[in-house]
Amino acid sequence: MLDLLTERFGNTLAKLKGARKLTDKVINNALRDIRLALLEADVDYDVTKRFLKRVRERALGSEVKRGLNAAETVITIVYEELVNILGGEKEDLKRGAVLFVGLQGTGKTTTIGKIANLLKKKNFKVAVSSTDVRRPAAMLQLQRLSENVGVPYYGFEEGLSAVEIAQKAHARAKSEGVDYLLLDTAGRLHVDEELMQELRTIKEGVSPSEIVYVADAMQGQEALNVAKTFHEILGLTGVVLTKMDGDARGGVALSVRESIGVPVKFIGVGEKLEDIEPFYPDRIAQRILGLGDIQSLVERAQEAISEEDAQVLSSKVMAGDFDLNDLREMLKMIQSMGPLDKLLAMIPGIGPKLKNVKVDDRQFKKIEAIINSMTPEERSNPRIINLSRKKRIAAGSGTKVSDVNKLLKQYQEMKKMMRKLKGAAGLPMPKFPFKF
Ligand SMILES: Nc1nc2c(ncn2[C@@H]2O[C@H](COP(=O)(O)OP(=O)(O)OP(=O)(O)O)[C@@H](O)[C@H]2O)c(=O)[nH]1
Ligand SMILES: [Mg+2]
Repeated sequence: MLDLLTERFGNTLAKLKGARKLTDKVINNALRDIRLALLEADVDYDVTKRFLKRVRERALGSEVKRGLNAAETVITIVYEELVNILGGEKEDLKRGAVLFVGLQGTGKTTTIGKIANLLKKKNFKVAVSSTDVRRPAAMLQLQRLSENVGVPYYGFEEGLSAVEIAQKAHARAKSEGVDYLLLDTAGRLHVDEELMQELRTIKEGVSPSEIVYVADAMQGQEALNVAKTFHEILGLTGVVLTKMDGDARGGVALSVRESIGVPVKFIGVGEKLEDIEPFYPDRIAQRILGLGDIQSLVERAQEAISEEDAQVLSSKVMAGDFDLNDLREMLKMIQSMGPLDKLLAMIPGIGPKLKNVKVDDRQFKKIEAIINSMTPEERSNPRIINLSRKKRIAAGSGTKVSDVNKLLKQYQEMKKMMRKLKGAAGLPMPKFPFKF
């Protein structure tokens, strides 16, 4: 996601590093590179033009700030303008009936499942319903998703029209005190009058708090054109960009707000329920500039790991009695935060370099298997593990003695490092020193 931009911006900024003054030449060269990067990433032409104009005006008018070199000054301006075109502040979904619209197969139903899941985790009362009357399979898909998430699916007798379903669902949501009613609609291959009419009547029938357009990011500029048509007819209040995981360019994400004036509210980054992120313009800008996304990382950690668990673990580390049981716990915590490459990509300086590195989550499983094959005594006192025990552990975990040795060595190194860190004030969580 956005890899291309991150790489190109990285190169541009690296070239700027040597410059001591912000001369016209320096600025022009940088802007030319940025222009190419944006167009290559499929950012809308007019959006690119306006963006560059603003950066140029600000860069020409600015002195290199005290404490900042020329490169940093340009980064600051580019960063602020990126946040601007991405939409400034993050916007939440308004409570009420939220209507999801868009072309066929863009990810409407999947997105409803993901958003229901997010909202439920935040303790909102959520219900879902489908107005896709022509395809029973589509309704079933949403019903299954709602069961996975654990929110009610409002189904009604056969023979109702789309708008009748929407109205009944709306009435039921009101009577049950639901915060968010997520309404699915039928997709079409193309914008057609019948679909638009159906959506218009649903809109009139339930006065939705939001009309969210679901766009497939991989469709590039075409997705934007269709979005414009939907916006003219229905008045969209938000956009969800799906399949950002498959789109390395990200041009649509940068163009939506500026070209249609509707904010992106979420991005879909995979097929699973958890694969969705609220769209934070500042964090996306930071990622594009290779500055990492520490806030998102911290939030993921907070969601996955209870404060208590983290405290118990870090106090053990501080006390120096960190054993293999604790290591296993730590691995579990890290795994529960999601796939490792997605996590690493959020760390400043690592994301852009990660492009060709395949991070293998199976390594975690291997380490866990080795630890699981040990006796409780071995886990709390790894020093007793001699060669015959190693052979038993390797056989039990389907690994080799050399794997067991490697793990024990890494554990010792980790412990050594922690001993060094011991006493360092305010040590939060131990760093994970394994190299894969
Ligand atoms: N990789 C990836 N796949 C996604 C994402 N969102 C949805 N999909 C996949 O896209 C396909 C279509 O998703 P649906 O949710 O059924 O799309 P829809 O818009 O409801 O389709 P219709 O109801 O037929 O119009 C499914 O295979 C999803 O798993 C995403 O963010 N990333
Ligand atoms: Mg669907």
